[in-house]
Amino acid sequence: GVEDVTRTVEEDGTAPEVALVEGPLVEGVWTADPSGHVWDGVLYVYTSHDEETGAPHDDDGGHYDMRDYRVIELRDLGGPALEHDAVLHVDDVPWATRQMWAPDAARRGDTFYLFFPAKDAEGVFRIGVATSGSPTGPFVAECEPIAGIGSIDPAVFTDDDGTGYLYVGGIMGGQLQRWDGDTYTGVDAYPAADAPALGPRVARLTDDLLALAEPAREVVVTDAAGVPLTHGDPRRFFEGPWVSRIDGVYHLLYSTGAAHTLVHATSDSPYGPFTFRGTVLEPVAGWTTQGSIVQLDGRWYLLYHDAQVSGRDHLRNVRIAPLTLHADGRLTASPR
Ligand code: FUB
Repeated sequence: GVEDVTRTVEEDGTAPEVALVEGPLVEGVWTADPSGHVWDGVLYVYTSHDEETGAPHDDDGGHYDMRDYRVIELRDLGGPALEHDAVLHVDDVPWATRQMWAPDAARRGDTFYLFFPAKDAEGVFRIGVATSGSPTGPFVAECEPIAGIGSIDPAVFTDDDGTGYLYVGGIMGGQLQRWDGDTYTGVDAYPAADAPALGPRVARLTDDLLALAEPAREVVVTDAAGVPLTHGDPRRFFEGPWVSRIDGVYHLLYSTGAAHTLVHATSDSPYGPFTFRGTVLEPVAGWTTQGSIVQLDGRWYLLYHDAQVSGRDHLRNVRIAPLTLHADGRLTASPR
């Protein structure tokens, strides 16, 4: 609730001291792209499962060659964290062939939904959905990907009125530049450096969360003056959209790609436009940065990953850090 938010901020604006798991949430398995949800007082973190499969490195991220998902369960933020495997494997998704990238989850009653991107037989990134009676799976995938939308990094935001919105997108290897509305063109259509950047896509979901309830639209991120950020601007959207509503304000969290920052922008609507606010997480070890925001016991946290332990971009660990909500609405994480 709103009253809880203020309790996350000390007089001097720093995040309060809390007992959090030190270092990676789990070890012995590479995890990345964390999407956190608190259900029945338990924090569930839906993650990619990084592996060294021998897939060659390329500019489209071919070496991010993940085959299944993991769920990390935290009943106490001080630990221990439980890691659940056998959540969903690419071999059990009829339309998917490879690259199970950043997932998210949602809940409606006793049904839990896993949203995920993967490449189909034509090498096109599509968005799938799978369901389970348990937050930790196993999840059973729908036979076809969600129609009318593609690219990567699905994130489902449920607003206070219960409406679910699906956000997706990632440029370059995430193929967002190849989508024209609901059509995959196969053509890399990047804007000029001084033209408005490509934005993530958003669409309201049907009540059963299995389909779009409306055509997807593009989300615009502007500067403080209301001018859309340009494709050449290092602050522009790259991948990993995530939306949280904090103190009545919609916050869009995303990765800037080559600038290696996790940043946020704010709006009074889940559709935007969003106004760029600043950096939430400075660059971490590894090329990618990705995250999500959760609230637990009145405090806000950032879940993120880095490649500090492995020293290799595609073998990552999920971590948690306290978030500070500043009086001016900016968010900053304090990795420990
Ligand atoms: O983990 C594979 C991809 O790298 C994700 O989908 C992106 O967000 C980036 O973390």
